[in-house]
Amino acid sequence: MSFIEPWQLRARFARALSEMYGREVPAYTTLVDVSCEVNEAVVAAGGADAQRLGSLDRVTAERHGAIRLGTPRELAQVARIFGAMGMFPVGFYDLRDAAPSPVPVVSTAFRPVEADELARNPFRVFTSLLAVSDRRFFTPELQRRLERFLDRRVLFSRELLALADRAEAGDGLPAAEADRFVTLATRSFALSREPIDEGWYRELERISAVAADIGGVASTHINHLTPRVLDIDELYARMQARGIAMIDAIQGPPRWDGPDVLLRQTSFRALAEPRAFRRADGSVHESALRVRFGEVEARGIALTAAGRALYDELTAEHADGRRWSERVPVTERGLATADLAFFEYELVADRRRDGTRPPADVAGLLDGGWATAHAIVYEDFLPRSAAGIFQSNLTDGGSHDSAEAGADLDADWLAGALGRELADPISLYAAQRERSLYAVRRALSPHADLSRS
Ligand code: OOG
Ligand code: NI
Repeated sequence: MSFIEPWQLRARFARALSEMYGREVPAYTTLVDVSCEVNEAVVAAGGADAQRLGSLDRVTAERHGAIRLGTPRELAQVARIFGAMGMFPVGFYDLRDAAPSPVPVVSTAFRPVEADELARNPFRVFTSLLAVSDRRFFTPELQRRLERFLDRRVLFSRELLALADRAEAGDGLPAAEADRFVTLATRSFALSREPIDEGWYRELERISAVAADIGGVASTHINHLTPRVLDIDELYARMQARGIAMIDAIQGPPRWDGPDVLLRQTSFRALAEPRAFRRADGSVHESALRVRFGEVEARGIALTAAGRALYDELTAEHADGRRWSERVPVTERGLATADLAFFEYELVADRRRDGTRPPADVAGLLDGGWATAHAIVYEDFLPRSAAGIFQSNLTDGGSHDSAEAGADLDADWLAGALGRELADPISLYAAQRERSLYAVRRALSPHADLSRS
């Protein structure tokens, strides 16, 4: 009998989720079709160079999902389910301070961490946890009622969690169990037809639509599934030409003359979906909620801490593409030698030995033809963009009291809630670069002392 490895579980889950979401939100299918058209056009025009940051196959299969949870217990459970698929929590995003309308969540992203795992299947899920203890949003009394409601609900069955644990411990599952695992995992994120308690939902909605979406219903659902495109400006134009209302802006870096960096995202507005509501008198009626939307993204090169600081500075001053070209090197080479972006280095194996000693620095290795640099793609998210994506789809900003003190929820707290280590994105990229540089230097100077500098 065949055995299904974690990356295969991940690929199957991503595919099953995509099929389910396409049935639930048909506009998503349009977005995927247009994304494929754009990717094929970009590759047809640009050839191999257009696939430098990801092959057409990888980019076409690539998605991220977004889910929203209510309690640390739910978060720890989902960590087991994703862990079974080789997806681990990376990064801490605090969206509570986002101006002008804060979102009462802290988030992480579950994703493969190894480059070869990402290459096999790059699925990731942006996962948010409601900050019920944050007094800027919730009074102690409302926190208690929220917790009571959330503690009672069951998002993930015992059977699913047991299969997840078995898969993580055994590095995969036999075929029949794998099928069952993927079915149960996918079903956990379907939009529920169960009637929603209208009074409770509306009470939370006055504070935050996201709080209502998380804490006002007895289930969770996939909020959006995001395809990746190689040219997001082109995609934006094509979607508008089809008459689909897009949000005003593309989030993230502007279009500019240099290589794509970090992440650019945009979305179409949330669609009204029929949902059942139960009134206090017990009667059930149909209404509609706009909580799920279609998002699309373009990924670029990962930035170092220095590059990220520069990005934040340029974002704060709303710099346009022209300004970017003044402040940021417009070539990959320039980004590498200024140490603003992450690259993997590879030995040029057939370089003629001419008696010169290989230099120690990256610029020298590149200039002398000893090594070549390959961009490391940004696999994570951006807090300001994430908040922008949340907000762009909220009809009103809700109400919060910024005079209250915020709850102390940081990366350590989230790691505790997860019951797992929370990886830091920059450290992962840095380790990947260091490993590659070490291998190049080792090959060039087999006898040198290469104690890490
Ligand atoms: C998550 C919003 C953030 C992204 O891609 O930055 C996000 C949500 O709406 O639940 O998905
Ligand atoms: Ni998203």
